[in-house]
Amino acid sequence: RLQIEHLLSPTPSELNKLDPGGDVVQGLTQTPKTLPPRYFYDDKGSQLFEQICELPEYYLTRTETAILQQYAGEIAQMTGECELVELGSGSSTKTRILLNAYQDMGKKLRYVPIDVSAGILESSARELLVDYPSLQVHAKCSTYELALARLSPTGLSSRMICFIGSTLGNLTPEECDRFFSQITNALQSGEYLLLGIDLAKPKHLLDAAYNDSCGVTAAFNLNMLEHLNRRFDGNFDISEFEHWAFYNETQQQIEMHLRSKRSQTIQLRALDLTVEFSSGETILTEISRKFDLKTMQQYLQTQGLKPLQVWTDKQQWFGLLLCQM
Ligand code: AVJ
Repeated sequence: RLQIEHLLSPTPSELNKLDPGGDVVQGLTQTPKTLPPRYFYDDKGSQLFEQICELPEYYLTRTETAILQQYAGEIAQMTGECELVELGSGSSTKTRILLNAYQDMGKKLRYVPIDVSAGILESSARELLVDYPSLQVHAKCSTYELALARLSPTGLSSRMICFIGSTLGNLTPEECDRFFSQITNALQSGEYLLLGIDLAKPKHLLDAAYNDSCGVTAAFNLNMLEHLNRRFDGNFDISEFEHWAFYNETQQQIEMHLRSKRSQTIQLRALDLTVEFSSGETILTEISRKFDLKTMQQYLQTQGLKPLQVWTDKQQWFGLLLCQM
């Protein structure tokens, strides 16, 4: 019942095309410096993210969980039997709410979790198999792009791609357009997308959510450098960098950086890369955009996805949209 595909362990002939670390070289040689958020999620980073989800300041997970608990039955009613494909599945904790709803309706359960972190992907798949005796799991350790391009035919009556947790907020508007064209290429007409998005709200709430008092978000941010050290034989000293995150109200996005405490030179030997930092220079590691429900519905229409239903919480802090292609 369990199948795990490793699309990030390419054969030598695939290596060329994939260009591992090419995005790191590109990000660190441009001004201002950036790094792709997916490098947060090595096994340690995925654990730190799980801790973030429990923080009192980080309202996102709690709020989306409550919405799912309230409406999962309705979602399952609307889609009927379908294969669940999840982008960035992590611990699959929230997905269990959906699996329960489909199970309660007596529907066949098939789950395709996709995540770049092999550790959390495997351990959560194994736990799911124990708790859902009739569940089939076809896990893919992969980036979204690769996995979406390689989805095999479902065999079930329909398919729903789940992109919850507001990971969409990490994408720039240009990346969003490209992402949705990958989604609509992967879906057949009549199939579904379940999208979870964080909504715009007062700055003090957002600043607090990304600057928690326990320093877990800071550790999560800094861990990206340790991940790069291990993966690309680097020598970042994380005590020489600091976490810096704030809500940019004009852009409606959190901007999360790592700031160099002094001028320094680092190397990533596997990439043949030397990088100079001036004192105070930053690397943008993540944007986390905050959306407006109306605008998002209109945008999805332009991308070829029909919004069927929108759910939110009392405070309108988080939105869940079911769309159909
Ligand atoms: C997983 C992308 C939704 O943007 O809130 C949490 C990641 N970064 N704290 C977010 C994150 C800092 C998170 N997403």
